[in-house]
Amino acid sequence: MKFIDETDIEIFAGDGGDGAVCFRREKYVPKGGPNGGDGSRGGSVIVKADGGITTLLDARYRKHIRADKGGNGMGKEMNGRSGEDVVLTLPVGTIITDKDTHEKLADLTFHGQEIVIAKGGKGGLGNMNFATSTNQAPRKAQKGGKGEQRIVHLELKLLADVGLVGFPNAGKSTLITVISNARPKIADYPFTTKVPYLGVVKHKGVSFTMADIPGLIEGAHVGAGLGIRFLKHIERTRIIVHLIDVANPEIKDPMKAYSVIRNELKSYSDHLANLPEIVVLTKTDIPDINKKAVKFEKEIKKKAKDVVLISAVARKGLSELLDKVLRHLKKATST
Ligand SMILES: Nc1nc2c(ncn2[C@@H]2O[C@H](COP(=O)(O)OP(=O)(O)O)[C@@H](O)[C@H]2O)c(=O)[nH]1
Ligand SMILES: [Mg+2]
Repeated sequence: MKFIDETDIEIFAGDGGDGAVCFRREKYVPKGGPNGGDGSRGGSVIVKADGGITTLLDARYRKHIRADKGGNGMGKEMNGRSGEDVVLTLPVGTIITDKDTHEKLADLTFHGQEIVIAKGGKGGLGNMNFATSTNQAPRKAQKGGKGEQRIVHLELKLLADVGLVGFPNAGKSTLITVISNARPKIADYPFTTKVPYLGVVKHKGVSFTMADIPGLIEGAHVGAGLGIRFLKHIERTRIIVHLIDVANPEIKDPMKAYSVIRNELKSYSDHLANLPEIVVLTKTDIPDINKKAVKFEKEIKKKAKDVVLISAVARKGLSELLDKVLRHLKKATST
């Protein structure tokens, strides 16, 4: 899957149709009254959120979007036909701003949400509207209004309740695969997951979303590895789940590993650093890691309130983890 999270599109709403100047023509009526119909509104450009898409890839291919012009009014009091709207379907989490004024036009936060981002022009009135007692044969009609046009900047910041962070190989993708419908690539080499994934988790009758972003490494905030450009996809989460692989022989000091990731979060934003965090020690099915895990658990509990040991492969500790997540989500909604 190709992952695109920013793009620009030029959008043109349709102009309104012009009002008509026409007069009744009947055989025995020498001077027919005005009967020019109204022009109709031009089509608008509308964005619509779809929870089924998680990338701006489709939008990337559309450089311009143009809605129809409204129809002109005609004689016999006939109004023009309205210009058709154009609907651009985008992932939930897309923020749309005017590229020139930086005005925020829309923030798509739920499936099915629709917002007009360029309004079609109004239809002009036909001369049938302008007859008065002193002017029975007005030659006046209105032009249709201009449709709005602008360049919009689309930026996707995934909207998830829970964000997974941790070093490459910590077991993030395996966890999200076991507990949600997301299917990121998994392998025992770093940066297998190159793009963020979003999954829906169902636990005890509650559904929430979880984002798996590519692993962070030391110095990510200055560009190491894949950098921190994906952190924006967990910026809007309500909880951070921080995975640490205690089984990994390369991680001699899990406390240091923990601090490195915390520093990366902090250098991205205080907001990220201040989100509630659940620390998860992974891969506890691997033999002989118990001593290391127990020692680390003791130490980390001095720093983090919530610590859970899991094995995604052996399906252990998952329910306990999800219970904790639900508790935090409840807290986050009630405040
Ligand atoms: N034994 C064991 N291996 C695991 C577990 N979770 C993940 N792994 C392995 O660890 C490696 C890295 O996992 P992955 O989910 O891709 O890590 P990510 O880079 O954090 O997404 C893969 O080879 C997984 O099969 C676990 O619970 N137990
Ligand atoms: Mg991964």
